Amino acid sequence: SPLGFFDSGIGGLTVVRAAQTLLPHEDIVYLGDTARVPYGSKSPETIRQFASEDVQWLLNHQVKAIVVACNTATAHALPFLRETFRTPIIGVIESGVEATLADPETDRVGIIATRGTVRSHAYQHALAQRRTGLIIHAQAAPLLVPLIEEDWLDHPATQAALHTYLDPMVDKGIDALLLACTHYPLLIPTLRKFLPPDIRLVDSATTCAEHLKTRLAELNLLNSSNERGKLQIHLTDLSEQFEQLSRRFLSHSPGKIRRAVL
Ligand code: DGN
Repeated sequence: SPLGFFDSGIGGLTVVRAAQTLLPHEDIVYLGDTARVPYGSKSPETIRQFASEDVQWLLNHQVKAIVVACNTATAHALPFLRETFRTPIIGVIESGVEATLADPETDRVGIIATRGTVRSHAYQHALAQRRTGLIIHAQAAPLLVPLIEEDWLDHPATQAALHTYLDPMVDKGIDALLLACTHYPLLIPTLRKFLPPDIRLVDSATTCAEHLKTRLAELNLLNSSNERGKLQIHLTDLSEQFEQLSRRFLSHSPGKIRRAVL
């Protein structure tokens, strides 16, 4: 049976892309709730309700495990989802935090994310729990998602936004910058040029895919077939724009995208 991934929109496809590289034989069903995107600006209660509906839809598609491929939904809904459903559910936060702290020299961490993720304090709590004395700078960067969707990766407007969001924490000094939003992997080449070279970038998409592989092996859920896994994308709102974005976020053809009714 397939793995289920969900996100508030198409951003979670960066997690799918990373998972396809590490787990090429797994079938994947992806649900993007494009009719109700963004989750980043909604209340915790609403995010939990939407996330449960997304999980229920995936369970109706007989998935063996679920990846919450959205930082905002992980931040607000993961504990609730784990209490409510019995299928293994993996989020993006734990693995991002562990990868950030994998370097014992890291004691100043910057985080950028949506407003919802920053306000939840989920990353800040998880980091502080694992290492005492950490200095954490968390910055909501709500303009980055639309700039990335516009493909304005090297545009002066993006540079201006990065200066406003990042200069204060860079001036104070950070060892690592945690990219705590599904869209940000597309911005990595821009960020590498923008940031001092000694700042390590941690992207929650790749680290989540690595964690997923480990968890599936532990749970004995890895697909033993040698065939290439299939990807099925379902969106709650279908538009030409979402099809184009899906291609960019996946960096290959998304195949036929279907409409999902929750
Ligand atoms: N997928 C969301 C996240 O990782 O927080 C960002 C996209 C959004 O809410 N517009």
